[in-house]
Amino acid sequence: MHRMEVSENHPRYRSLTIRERMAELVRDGVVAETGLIAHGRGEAFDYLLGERTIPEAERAEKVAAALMLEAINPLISINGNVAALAPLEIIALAEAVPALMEVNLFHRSEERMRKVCDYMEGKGAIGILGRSPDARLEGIASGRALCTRRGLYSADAVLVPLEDGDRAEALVKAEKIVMAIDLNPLSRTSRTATVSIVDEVTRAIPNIVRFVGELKGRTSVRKELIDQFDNRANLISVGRRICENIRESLGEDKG
Ligand code: PTJ
Repeated sequence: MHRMEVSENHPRYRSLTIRERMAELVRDGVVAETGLIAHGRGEAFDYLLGERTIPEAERAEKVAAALMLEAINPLISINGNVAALAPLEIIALAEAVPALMEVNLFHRSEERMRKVCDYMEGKGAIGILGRSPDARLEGIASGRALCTRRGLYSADAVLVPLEDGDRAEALVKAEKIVMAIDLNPLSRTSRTATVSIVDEVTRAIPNIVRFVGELKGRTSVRKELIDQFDNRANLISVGRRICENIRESLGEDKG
């Protein structure tokens, strides 16, 4: 397959090389074909955020770190896009908390499950769950309900980067704390989650790792952060910021 030549000086060098890598991983069967479409939607929202971590996202990332540290069985859910974009970041977070990692796919097949698990293990992940499901999540009809009893089924707090709305809802209904990373603040996942992190996954995860380090051994600070956080208010503030960014980019006065 022809590889595109992109100069490092190109203003969108990073974005273009990530796209190339995602396309390669579609060919390898790690990323779903529609994963590219999801990625494009994410890029569009990231553009509106200014391709940076906004203060609302940072606040949510800190609360997510606190919740993961407070949890009894914290877990990170991994799909094809997340494995492709942030494998090392995910492994670092799983080690820092510590938390379990489980592969859960929207476009599920035995072959893809194996490929995504193998891919993560090739990047150094140890103890990845998902290959041998032995439990089902209530409220989802398809194979997406399959999970492991030790992992997702028993988890009390789940970090779901790029999750689909049905599963996010099912996880909340199962009384789990759901921390979503989704660049779209309007998605059903963002509107359903306990904590909605509107940030790009490769920026969000290292931030959470940093906050985990800061919050270790500081139980009362963690509890205060969690108590004071209002997810709906934070999401409304994200929406306001996007509108402001658009107005500013187009040179309109704020007033
Ligand atoms: O690997 P699979 O089979 O589990 O499939 C994964 C995808 C992502 C294809 C599947 O979960 C899916 O279709 O997801 P959705 O419903 O399109 O939702 C993906 C959400 O993630 C969208 O709201 C995007 O805006 C958002 N998103 C895309 N890229 C990123 C992102 N959020 C954060 N960081 C990104 N890099």
